[in-house]
Amino acid sequence: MNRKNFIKLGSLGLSSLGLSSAGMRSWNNTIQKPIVLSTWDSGMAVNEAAWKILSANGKSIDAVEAGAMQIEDTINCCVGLGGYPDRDGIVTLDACIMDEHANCGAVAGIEQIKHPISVARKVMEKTPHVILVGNGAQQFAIENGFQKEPPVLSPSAEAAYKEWLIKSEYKPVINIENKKQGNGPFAPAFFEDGSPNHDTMGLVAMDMAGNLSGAVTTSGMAFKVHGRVGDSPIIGAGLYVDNEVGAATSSGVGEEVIRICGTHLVVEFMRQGYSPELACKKAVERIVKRDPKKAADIQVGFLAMNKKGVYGAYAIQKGFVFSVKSERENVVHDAKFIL
Ligand code: SD4
Repeated sequence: MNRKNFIKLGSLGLSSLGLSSAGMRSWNNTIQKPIVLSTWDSGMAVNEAAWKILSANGKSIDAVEAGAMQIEDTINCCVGLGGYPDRDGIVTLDACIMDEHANCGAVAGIEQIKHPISVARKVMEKTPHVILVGNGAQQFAIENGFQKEPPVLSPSAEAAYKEWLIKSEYKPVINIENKKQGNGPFAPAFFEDGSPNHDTMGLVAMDMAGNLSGAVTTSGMAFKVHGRVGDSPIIGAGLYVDNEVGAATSSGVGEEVIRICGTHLVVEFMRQGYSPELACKKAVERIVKRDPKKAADIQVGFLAMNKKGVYGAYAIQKGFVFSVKSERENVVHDAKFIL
């Protein structure tokens, strides 16, 4: 770090470096590992699935895949085939995965496949490519032993779609959690059985060997234009892992995350010496600065961890929460927010 940057960081104070935030307890020269972070409170169950692998000295890449599969299996969840459809009533799924060697794979707009995260992993391991889309992704999945599921909407998704059709308005609303309100791609905040509506699961993990991996899986923004791809399957937007520095994932309006290469930006800020929380904050600020008026109406949240297992998050609006599991913690934290 050069002197100018050192002074810049010094003037931010300890709290801005993350020492007074959620990840503080791990900042005492011991590396907190293994550890897994997931977006939203539904991340608690996701972390549990990942933890089974991490605590048995498994690899972080296996842990993040297992975590993503857990939520893809969950009925009445906006992730996976139970998720909300696009405006034509079709569920299209996006997913990506990345390991400590910057190996990565993704699928976008895949239909009728239960575990897009595992297809993404196959893309990573079995092809020289990074992203497969639509029919090609589905064909690749079937060739690799994945089953084609029937094209039916879950009861919750069908009800929400019918309600949406009445107005057919494509207008993202802030995904303020814990409020039973809203009428847009992120609404309703809850299903009728009380389970939360989080349509994207992003997770990052560090294993006992200190290696980082990440995964994201989503049905994308509800009632989107058919063919729309969000940030979630885009490496550097919805997920980025650099094993020398850290890893980050995002949730919220994907278009705004893509525009700033969001998670890559977060990791680069961490490389410059910023704490995970401050790195996330700086990325959020960039979105807000570009178009403050627009930012006031949308939500984007970033979640990141560095190589010490220090973690942090930041969002545009109140309401972004994330789940953490390590030997010391099994908790949901509220992310800080700008507006
Ligand atoms: C997308 N980023 O498709 C996703 C949506 C999301 O919580 O994160 N929702 O743009």
